[in-house]
Amino acid sequence: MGSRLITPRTRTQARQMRRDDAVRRLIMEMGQQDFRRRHPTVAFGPVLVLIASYLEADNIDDVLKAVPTEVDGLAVSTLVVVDGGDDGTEDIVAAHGAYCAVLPVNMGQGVALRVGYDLAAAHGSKYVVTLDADGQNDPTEIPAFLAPLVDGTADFVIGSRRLGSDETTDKFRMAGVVFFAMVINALTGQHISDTSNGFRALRTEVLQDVTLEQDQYQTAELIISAATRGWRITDCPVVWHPRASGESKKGHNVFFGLQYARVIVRTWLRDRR
Ligand SMILES: Nc1nc2c(ncn2[C@@H]2O[C@H](COP(=O)(O)OP(=O)(O)OP(=O)(O)O)[C@@H](O)[C@H]2O)c(=O)[nH]1
Ligand SMILES: [Mg+2]
Repeated sequence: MGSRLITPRTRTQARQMRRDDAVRRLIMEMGQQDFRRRHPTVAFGPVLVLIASYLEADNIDDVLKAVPTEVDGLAVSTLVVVDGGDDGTEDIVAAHGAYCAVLPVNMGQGVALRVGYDLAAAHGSKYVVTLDADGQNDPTEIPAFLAPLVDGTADFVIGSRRLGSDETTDKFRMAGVVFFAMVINALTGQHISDTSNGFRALRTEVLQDVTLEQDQYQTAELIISAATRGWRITDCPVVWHPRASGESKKGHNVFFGLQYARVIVRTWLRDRR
């Protein structure tokens, strides 16, 4: 893992950051321990579908039902990292026979995904597919994501609602998707049409190579880091559905946009070196 995203300006800030790091590491280790307790023996397939889930008990059942068990002869395993919350998501996951790791408190989607990335690498999955637990992504589209990885033409495939279709009605969010893709492409020299999309597939080695420090708004960091490390990134058209139920936990559009912009700037300043 490379240099930090934020350089502390004062001693108090440095102490706070060390404390946050220690807490983050501890919670992630507790997630790993929870996984080992639930699954003393593990046999991940070459494809691991990884879902970070925070208070999605009403949505996750339908998502899990739609995940294929095999793609092109490759066995698919599913891992849900339950990011805190007390809505019993883990029981729904267990009823599906999927793998599960529970974090004791809510840490953010980025932290939950990193627990899953580490487990994918530790248990030998070759490809990792991430998608949301809220029903916005259609797991039956997974084969199209894996094709460029399996045939060796890409290392990282990102879903695109712009190349596919967007069934939501939020024009402001769509304008943000277009704007931020333009900014990230200008900074990295890529041609990615939907850089805010969390539906994606990667070789596990990409995940082991990049620097990931974001707790919550993690899509831009992953793309910028993978691009600056020279991994081949491509798009995959998807249908973008409205959330099945509940509300986005990422905050309203303006807040979301500001946080997203902050991550782009900081990651770029860190990784261009
Ligand atoms: N927001 C949020 N999501 C989390 C967290 N931990 C895990 N997740 C999961 O991350 C996925 C994305 O979260 P959403 O709140 O839907 O955010 P999003 O899809 O990026 O943004 P929207 O388009 O507004 O829905 C969902 O599966 C969440 O359950 C967390 O702390 N906050
Ligand atoms: Mg969502």
